[in-house]
Amino acid sequence: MKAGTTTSIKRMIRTEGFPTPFCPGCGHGILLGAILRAIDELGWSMDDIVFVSGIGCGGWIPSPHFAADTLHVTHGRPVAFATGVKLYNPELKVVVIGGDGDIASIGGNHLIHGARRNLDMTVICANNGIYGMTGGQVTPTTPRGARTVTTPQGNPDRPFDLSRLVAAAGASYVARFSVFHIRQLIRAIKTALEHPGFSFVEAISGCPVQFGRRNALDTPVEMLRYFQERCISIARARVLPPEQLEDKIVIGEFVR
Ligand SMILES: Cc1ncc(C[n+]2csc(CCOP(=O)(O)OP(=O)(O)O)c2C)c(N)n1
Ligand SMILES: [Mg+2]
Repeated sequence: MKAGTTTSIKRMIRTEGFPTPFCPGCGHGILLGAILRAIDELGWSMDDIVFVSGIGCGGWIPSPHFAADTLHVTHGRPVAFATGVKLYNPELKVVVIGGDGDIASIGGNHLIHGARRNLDMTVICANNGIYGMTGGQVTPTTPRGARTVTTPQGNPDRPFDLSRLVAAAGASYVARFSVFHIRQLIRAIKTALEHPGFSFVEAISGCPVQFGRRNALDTPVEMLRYFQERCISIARARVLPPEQLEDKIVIGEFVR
């Protein structure tokens, strides 16, 4: 089968993982396809990769969907389990996939120390700015002012700029794209997978059900338009004054 086709990624999917646990319009589904297309385009075998995820909708991207070895572990701990996998068998490609809660909230300490130690693994964060699976609570990446079930008047806190945080902690490859920017996202995932050392891809994803409906972005299309309008490249952001950057999402490769 030709690499990079929908037909060829079907062999990478576990049919018993369907019907999918994702809600209609979930951005994590787009990210799921992007990860498989990246692996397919690299010509890698799923047998050479171990996927590790914690709890949350983001954690469901590899498990139950991927026809591969997957470890579905405790919430916030996938980087720690992934470290163990890599130590046991350094030949394996180890890929952590999880939500912003899993990776950057409860799992934030493992994330920054993994980056600091430049562990040889790829971490992909499905950042939808909310605890999707548990009903829509605020997370460390929820934009300021956004309404969630725990911030009904709008989030008063400044969010983490996750990619810059991980870059500052020492990761040797860091990129952020949204699920709207699908070709760039696939390219970044491919670069991350091939990169020796700690590589991090922040995939801005949409949760129309828990985030969108509370923030006037009820449909999947509105969520994608929101990413289209808000995202600007690192180069463009560099020449904008800080006040014009407040509601923007800067995308691109932060460390290469
Ligand atoms: C130790 C522990 N604390 C809290 C929970 C409850 N819990 C499960 S998933 C989750 C957050 C999910 O959000 P995120 O990781 O962003 O994934 P999403 O569903 O948004 O993709 C929480 C708080 C848990 N399972 N275990
Ligand atoms: Mg989330």
